[in-house]
Amino acid sequence: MLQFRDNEGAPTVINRADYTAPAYRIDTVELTFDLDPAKTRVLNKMTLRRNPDVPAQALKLDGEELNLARVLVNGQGTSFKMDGERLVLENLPEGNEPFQLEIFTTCAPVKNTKLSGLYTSNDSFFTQCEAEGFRRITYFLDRPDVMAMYTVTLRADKAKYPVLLSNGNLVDSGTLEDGRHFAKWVDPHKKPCYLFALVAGQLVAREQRITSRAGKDHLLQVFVRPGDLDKTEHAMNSLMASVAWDEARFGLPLDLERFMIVATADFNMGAMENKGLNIFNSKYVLANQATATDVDFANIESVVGHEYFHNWTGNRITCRDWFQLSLKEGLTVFRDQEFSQDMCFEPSARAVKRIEDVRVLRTAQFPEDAGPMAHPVRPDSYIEINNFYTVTIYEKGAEVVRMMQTLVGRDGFAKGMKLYFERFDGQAVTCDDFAQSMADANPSSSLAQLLPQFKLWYSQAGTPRLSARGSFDAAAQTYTLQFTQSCAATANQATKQAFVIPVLLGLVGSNSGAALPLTVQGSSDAAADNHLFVMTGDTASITFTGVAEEPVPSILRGFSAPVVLDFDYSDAQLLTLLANDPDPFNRWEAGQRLALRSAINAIVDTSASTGASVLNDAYLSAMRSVLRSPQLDAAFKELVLTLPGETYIAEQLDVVDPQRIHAVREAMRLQIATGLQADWEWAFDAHQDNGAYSPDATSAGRRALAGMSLSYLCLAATQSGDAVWPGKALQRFKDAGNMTDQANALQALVTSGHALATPALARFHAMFKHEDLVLDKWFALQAGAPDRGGNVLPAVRQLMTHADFNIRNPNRARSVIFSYCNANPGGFHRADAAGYVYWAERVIELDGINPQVAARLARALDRWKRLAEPYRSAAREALARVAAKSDLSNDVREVIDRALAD
Ligand code: B3K
Ligand code: ZN
Repeated sequence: MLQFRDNEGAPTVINRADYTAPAYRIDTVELTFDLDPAKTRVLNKMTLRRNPDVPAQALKLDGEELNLARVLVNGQGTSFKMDGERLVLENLPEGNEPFQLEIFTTCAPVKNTKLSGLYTSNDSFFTQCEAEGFRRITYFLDRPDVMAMYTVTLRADKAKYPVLLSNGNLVDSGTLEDGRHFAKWVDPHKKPCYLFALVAGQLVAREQRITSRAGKDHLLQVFVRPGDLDKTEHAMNSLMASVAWDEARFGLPLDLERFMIVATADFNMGAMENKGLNIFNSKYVLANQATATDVDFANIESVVGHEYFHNWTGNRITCRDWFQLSLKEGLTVFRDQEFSQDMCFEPSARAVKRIEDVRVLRTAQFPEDAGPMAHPVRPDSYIEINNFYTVTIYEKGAEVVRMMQTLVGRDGFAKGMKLYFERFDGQAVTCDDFAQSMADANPSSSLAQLLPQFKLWYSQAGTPRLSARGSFDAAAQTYTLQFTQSCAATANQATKQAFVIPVLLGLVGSNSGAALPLTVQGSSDAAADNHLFVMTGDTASITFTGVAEEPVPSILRGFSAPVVLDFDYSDAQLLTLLANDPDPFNRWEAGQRLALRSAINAIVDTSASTGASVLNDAYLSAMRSVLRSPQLDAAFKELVLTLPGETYIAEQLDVVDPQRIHAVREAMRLQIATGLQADWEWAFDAHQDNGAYSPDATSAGRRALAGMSLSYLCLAATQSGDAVWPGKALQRFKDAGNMTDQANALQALVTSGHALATPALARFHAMFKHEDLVLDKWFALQAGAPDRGGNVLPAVRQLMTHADFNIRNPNRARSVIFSYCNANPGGFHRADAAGYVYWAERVIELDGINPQVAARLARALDRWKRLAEPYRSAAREALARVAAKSDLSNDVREVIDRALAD
C-alpha cells in the first residue's frame, strides 16, 4: 500500500470506481479578463442548472491560488464557505431552473512558475488548463464532463499586448481608456474548461486561407514572436496537410472559421489542443534549415498533426473523466502516427516510421509497465492526474487502437470512427464507448466476437510475454508454431487473464531465403504471404501445410501487438531474417536481436573484460551487407546499424550494472567503427546531398546515415590517433548548409571525445547565442555526452552556472538536467552516488518552481530496484532524501512514494 502524509493538504487518492455525474451543469460562461501580470482580474458569469439525475446538494467549485473578491447569485450577494480551496455554495435557488452565478477573483500570472493556469512568458500571457489548470483562473467545476458555451472578453494595455486571442471567433474589438483595448471572442462549440485558452502579447502571424473539400473557407494562423516568422513555414505546411488528411482519411473537416497556433518558449509539454487556439512549445513550431534538424521537422509535423486531430478526437468527443484519458490520447497518437506514415509516400519510409514508434514504446513504455508507475491504459486510481500523461496512456494506448484496426481492417476502422461520431459527437464519454462503436460497426469481426476479452488491454497493466516454439515435419511438409502467453504481476494485479493478441505471421525459407506461401491447416483460404493469427488462450498453436523447406518464422510482423516475443532463434535464423524477411520491421528486429544477444552475453560474462570483442564476424559482415545494399534505403540502414540503447539492454536484465552495460555498448560501438571503417568512409561519401535542403523522409535518411558514418569515423580516428576524420568533421561543422549536418558533425566530435569538440562547441554557442532552441541543443549535447572518467557531472554542474541557463524554462531545464539524469545512463549512474545526489537536489529545487516538471525528473530512478550494488543502495538513499522533504508537491510525492513502496 502507498503511504501518504496525514497532515494538511494530504493527498487524496481518486478512484475510477467513485465516478458520479456532476451535480450541476454549466450551460454558458462569460469571462472578462483585465490582464495585468501582477494582478489579473477575472469576472466569471455563468448560467448553471441542477442536474436532475443527481440528488440535490451544495455546489462545490474547484479553485487554486485564487483571491476571491465577490460572489453573486442572480445578481444578489450570497453566503458561501470554503472547503479547503473549494468554494461551497449551499443556498442556491431550489428547482431545476437555470440561475446566474457571478464570481470575481484575481490571480498573479507573473508569479505562476508552475505554468498551469494563466502565466506570463516573455512579457506575454498564456494559459494551460489541461488537466486541472482552469481552477487556477476562476472557480469552476473543473472536470471534463461539464461542457459549456464560452464568451470571452480580454482587456489589456494596447502597446504591451497588441494581440488578444481566445477560442472561437473574434466578434468585437476596440480601444478603451488609458491606452487599453479589448477583444471579444465567442466559441461556437461547447467545450470542457480544460480546452479554454487565452493569449495576449506582442505576436505576429503567418496566415493562410484554405478552402475545405466541402467548399468552406478557413483562416489558418501561426503566431510567433516578432523575428520568428521565418521559422513558421513548416508548421503552416504541416497544419494544412493535417486538415487535408483528416478530411481525406476519416471524413472529418475543420469545424471552425479560424484555427490558430501560438508558440511560447515556456511550456510544460509539447503542445495543447485548446479549441481553435492551440498553444505550442516553440520547439514544435519554429524551424528553418539553419536552426532545426530533420528530427525537429518531423516532430513538428507530428505534433501539429496530433493537436489538430484532437479537434475531433478529444474536443468534439471528450473524456467523461480523466481515467479515460487514453480515449483521446491513445486514439490521437494512433492518428498522428498514421498521418506521419501517410506523409511518407514511400513504403520503406512508412516502415521506418513504424520502427521508430516501436522503439519509443519498447524503450520507454515497457520499462514503465514493469516499474513502480505501472498502470493500465485506463487507470483505476491516481493522486495527481498530471503524472498520468504517460507513455502507457499515449503510446500503449495507440497500440491498443492499432490492434483494433488490425482486427477490423482499415475500412472497418473508418466505419467504427464514423459510428463513434454519430453516437457521441458533443459528449464526454469512455474508452468502452469507443471500443463498442468499433465492434458494433464491424459485427462479424473478431473484435466484435472477442470484445470483453479484448478490453483487458484497457484494464490490465504490464507487458504480456508471448513465447513461441516451432517444429518442422519435413516428411509431412508441415510447420507448427506453439504459443504461450503470460504477464507478470503489477501493483494491485497479481494475476492476469489472457489477452487477445493479434500475431501477424510469415515464413521465410531457411535455405532459399524465399517468402514461403502460407496455407493454414484446416482452413480453405488461399495461400497468402502473411497470416493474422489471433491468440486468445494461455496457449495456442497453428500449423501450416505444404511447407517445402525448413522455415524461419517471422512472428509479430509490423509489431502487431505490444508484447515481448520470446523465440529461441539461432544466430543463423536471425541472419536469414535480417537478409531476407519481406517484413521490414522483423528484418530490423533480427539485427537488434543479434546485437542484443552479444551485448547480454558480454555483460553477464563477468570473467571477460568489457574491452574484448563483443560482436562476432558474422554480425559485422551482415551489417556491412546492409550498409552497402543497393536495395535498402538510407533511413532503414541507419536504424539497422543503430545498436539497442543502454536502457533497452538494461530492461532485458534482472540485475543492472549500468557501468558495465555502458562499457560493453561502447566496446560494440568501437568494434562497428573500426570493423567497418572502409564501409563508413564509402557511406559518408555516397550520402552527400548538395541540392536544396528538404526535410522529406528520404533526404533526411541520407543525412542520418552520413551523420552516423561521420560519428563512427571520428570514433575510430580518435582511438587510433588519426586526425583526418575529426578534421573533416570540423570542416563539415563549419561548412554545413543545414542544422542537421552541422549538429551531426558537432555530435561526432563530442561523442568521440576528440579535442576539436571544444572549439567547435564554443563556435556553435557564439553562432546561435540568440536562438533559444539551438542553445538547448548545445546544452543537451554536453549533458548527454559519453562519460569519460566521470567528467560529465562536473560539466553539468558547470553548465548550470552558465549565463544562458535558466531552470525556470522547462526546455532549458530538460536540456541540461534531463539530458543528464534520464538520457545519459553511463554518466548518471556513478559508483560514488554523485549523480543521484545531483538528481535529488534538482528534484527538490524544481519542485519548488514547477511540480509537473519535477515529477517527470523524479521518474529517472523508477527502476532503481533492479540496480546492482552499490547503485541500488545509493539510489534508495537519494529517493529517501527527497521523500524526507515535508513540503513536496503531490506530483513528486506520488512518484517517489510509489518508487519506494514494497
Ligand atoms: N493534451 C495535452 C497534454 C496536456 C498535459 C497536461 N499535463 C497535449 C496533447 O496530448 O496533445
Ligand atoms: Zn494529445
